Amino acid sequence: MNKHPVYYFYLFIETHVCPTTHFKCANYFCIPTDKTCDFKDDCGDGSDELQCKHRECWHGEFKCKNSECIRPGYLCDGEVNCVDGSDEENCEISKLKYTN
Ligand SMILES: [Ca+2]
Ligand SMILES: [Ca+2]
Repeated sequence: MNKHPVYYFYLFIETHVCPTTHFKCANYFCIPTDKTCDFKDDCGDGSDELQCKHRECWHGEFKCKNSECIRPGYLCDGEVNCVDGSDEENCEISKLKYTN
């Protein structure tokens, strides 16, 4: 996945308007407003997750790469809890380190 998409200049030439119930992605797509800030890339370019004010994680919570907060017990439990899977990512690295 491209972490630094270069779609911003499209905003200035795009004239399409989304319904008021929808969010306009930077890549022209319209998605339901309730799909924004749910940690999932619904636009396809991640723009529905860019302008979000996510809460700070509580003490002890694990902060996923996408700013999602999960309970500490969910970290490295073998199941993906962060939508982006980051709660299990570093575990794989750790396991590899230990087995080598
Ligand atoms: Ca989303
Ligand atoms: Ca997990």
